Amino acid sequence: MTRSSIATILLSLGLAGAVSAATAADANGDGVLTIDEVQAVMPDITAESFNAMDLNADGALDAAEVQAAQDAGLMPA
Ligand SMILES: [Ca+2]
Ligand SMILES: [Ca+2]
Repeated sequence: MTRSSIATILLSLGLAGAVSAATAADANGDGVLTIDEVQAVMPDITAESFNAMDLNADGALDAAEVQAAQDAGLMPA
């Protein structure tokens, strides 16, 4: 793999991030992310880290919780 193709991949990852991994993760479009939806696109996120992001412990991440998680570096923006 060449240096320039790596740069292209990094750039496209950055653009995908701008669209928001969290928005893309919301498979059923209900505006909140369950652990299944999160792990489908971010397999590295464990139940433990999901629970840490689920500030009100309702089993789903709303927009504010996703934003907080991204600000804390727990979830890719
Ligand atoms: Ca959802
Ligand atoms: Ca929640």
